[in-house]
Amino acid sequence: MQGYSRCDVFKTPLLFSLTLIVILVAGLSEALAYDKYSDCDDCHGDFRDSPYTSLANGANWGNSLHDVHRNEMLNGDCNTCHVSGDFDSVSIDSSTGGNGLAPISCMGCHGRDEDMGNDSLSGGRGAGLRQHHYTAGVERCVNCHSDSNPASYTPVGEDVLPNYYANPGANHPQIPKDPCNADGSERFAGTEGLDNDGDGSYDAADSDCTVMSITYSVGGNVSGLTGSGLALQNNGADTLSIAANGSFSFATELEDASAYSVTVSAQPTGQTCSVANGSGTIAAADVSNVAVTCEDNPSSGIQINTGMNDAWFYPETDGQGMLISVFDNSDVMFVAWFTFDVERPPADVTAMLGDPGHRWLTAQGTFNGNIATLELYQTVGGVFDSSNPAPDPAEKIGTMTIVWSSCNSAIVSYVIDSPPLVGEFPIQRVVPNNITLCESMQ
Ligand code: HEC
Ligand code: HEC
Ligand code: HEC
Ligand code: HEC
Ligand SMILES: [Ca+2]
Ligand SMILES: [Ca+2]
Ligand SMILES: [Ca+2]
Repeated sequence: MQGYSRCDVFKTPLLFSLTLIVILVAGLSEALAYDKYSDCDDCHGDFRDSPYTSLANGANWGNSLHDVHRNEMLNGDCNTCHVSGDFDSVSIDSSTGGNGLAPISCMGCHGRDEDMGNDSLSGGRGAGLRQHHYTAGVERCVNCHSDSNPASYTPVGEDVLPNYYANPGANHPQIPKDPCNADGSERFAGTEGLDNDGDGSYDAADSDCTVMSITYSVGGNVSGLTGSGLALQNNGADTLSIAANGSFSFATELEDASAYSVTVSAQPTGQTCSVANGSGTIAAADVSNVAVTCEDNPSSGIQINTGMNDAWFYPETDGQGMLISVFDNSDVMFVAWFTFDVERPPADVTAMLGDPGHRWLTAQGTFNGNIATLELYQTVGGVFDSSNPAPDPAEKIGTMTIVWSSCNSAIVSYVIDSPPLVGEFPIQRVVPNNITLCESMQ
């Protein structure tokens, strides 16, 4: 200033040219370095104007952008945005750095490190912020930043933490911590937080914030199973029927750290199954080591075998009898029952061959242990040694059960539908020579 007073003659033109240079330089620097807040304030206003009215949702902040940011979010930590000792201009992506915070100014909260390296011009952290402007119809940013247009680049999701959120330290207890804003930490004056990835959806409304719950299966292996009807449960539910040996897995999966407990809810026929490694706590992995082992039940008595083949009768109804055939490889039994009608036919009824009162009944079915469960049939309509006329197809007339108590004794019980006949009688060997064979096979 002293120099100016000494050269009054040149004062006016010099001032004029200095002003011109200042205007030119200011204009030039503004055009070149578009990373200062002064490039944002033509829309967002002076950072210290109070109250600020949100351009995003119209909320009246009741205070300035400056005070809400520095006081409510940052515990007065000036160097988060400022360069130490210089308050004149604030860069959007560089600063001295707050206490324990990286020197990246606004980008610590309004940008994500993961978006870096995709912009034609800048570091790139601000891709989500630029796309939020683009999505809202503010397309100015795309003139300089290629990553402003969603068609050119997709920023990382809403749920990816900005740098400061991940590292708030003890000095900034109010700093936002969750970009999905489930804890409300991103909301100060607005009604929602930030649209961090710029797709127009905020926080929980953004599909990136939908947490898929991870679940784990519970299963294992079944061995030794020969019977049918085995059923397993997990935690007393989710019943799973098992038909064969091999691996199994319950339909309902469980979340990590949940308890599981596998039990047998129905034992298979003739067997008992036990569970090993059946219970525990899911530890971030599928459970596949539950071992179900099945064993045949200890024999409760006599076992039906081929030593029971051939002729059986009830001495008190001598003249009737049964021929029994055991097919032990298929657990099937066939019985031919030689018997009579329930009443004698009149004396004048005669037959060409044999007795008109004879009845031909057969029974067949399966056996398990000492019990045979059979269906009873009668055969009628044929003639001796001829296929013509053919006998009627064997007609099912009821059921028969035979329960053995030794190789020489059993109880036959029957239920005939028509005429309705229910009864039971004991049978024994007609000749005893197969008894030893039957016993040797027990
Ligand atoms: C041409 C005007 C304009 C300029 C320049 C501008 N903004 Fe914006 N900004 C807007 C508008 C309009 C919105 C609200 C968009 C909406 O959500 O509908 C907005 C929204 C925002 C938001 C809120 C984002 C969110 O997730 O809700 C932030 C933060 C922001 N601007 C920061 C900046 C910064 C930093 C700059 C400078 C680099 C800047 N803006 C430059 C117009 C502008
Ligand atoms: C969230 C970032 C942020 C924090 C934190 C912050 N400021 Fe600022 N400050 C700004 C911005 C942006 C401006 C406006 C710069 C512009 O308009 O070019 C500003 C402007 C200023 C100005 C005016 C400078 C001038 O030349 O007009 C002063 C003074 C100031 N801040 C002081 C502080 C102090 C003191 C603290 C700490 C208690 C602080 N600021 C914390 C962002 C911040
Ligand atoms: C006239 C060109 C121009 C326009 C238009 C422009 N910028 Fe920039 N921007 C720059 C320059 C130059 C830089 C600094 C680049 C550097 O040095 O890394 C920058 C840096 C940034 C940064 C920090 C760098 C980063 O990692 O992302 C952000 C954020 C940013 N601009 C946001 C915006 C937004 C938002 C708009 C639109 C509202 C916008 N810019 C419009 C030129 C521009
Ligand atoms: C500590 C994290 C943090 C830092 C650092 C930060 N901001 Fe913000 N800013 C936010 C949060 C969070 C909001 C939203 C608050 C709300 O809606 O209640 C916000 C909102 C804004 C808005 C208002 C948008 C609108 O219209 O709704 C602007 C503008 C803005 N910030 C600019 C800046 C600028 C410029 C800087 C750097 C000088 C900066 N912010 C630094 C977290 C931060
Ligand atoms: Ca998204
Ligand atoms: Ca958010
Ligand atoms: Ca979003």
